[in-house]
Amino acid sequence: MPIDATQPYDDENIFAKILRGEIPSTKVYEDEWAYAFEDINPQAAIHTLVIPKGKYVSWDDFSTTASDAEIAGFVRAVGKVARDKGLVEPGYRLLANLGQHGGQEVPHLHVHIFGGEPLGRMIA
Ligand code: DGP
Repeated sequence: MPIDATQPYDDENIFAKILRGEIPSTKVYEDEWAYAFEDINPQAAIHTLVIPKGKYVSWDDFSTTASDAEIAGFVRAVGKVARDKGLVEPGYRLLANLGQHGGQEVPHLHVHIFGGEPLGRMIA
């Protein structure tokens, strides 16, 4: 069920539990600002999720309330994960679903990285 992206942050959401190490995940990368892991239900040959370490429900929440340092750190981490996976050439796709119409299921901001094969015009 898609979430209401205006809801308050829920410390018991599944990605909060992954960040705290309470639920296992296949870790790809971690730094001060971000944690990256493989999607449990991959929609492409490579499907990795990158989440900020801070408590942000959505892209809207993050882009309006995170500090410049958090935003820069997170954006750089997304780029690094894709680069380290060798995706810059031949290319990849980023996606952040938001709220009901965006089909966001988990109420902790996450950016999907899709790649490893030619992608169709739309993927979600
Ligand atoms: P979204 O629709 O943008 O909220 O996508 C949520 C994604 O999170 C979806 O592609 C599946 C993935 N996901 C959900 N639960 C888990 C989990 O427990 N572990 C991992 N690795 N991925 C999960």
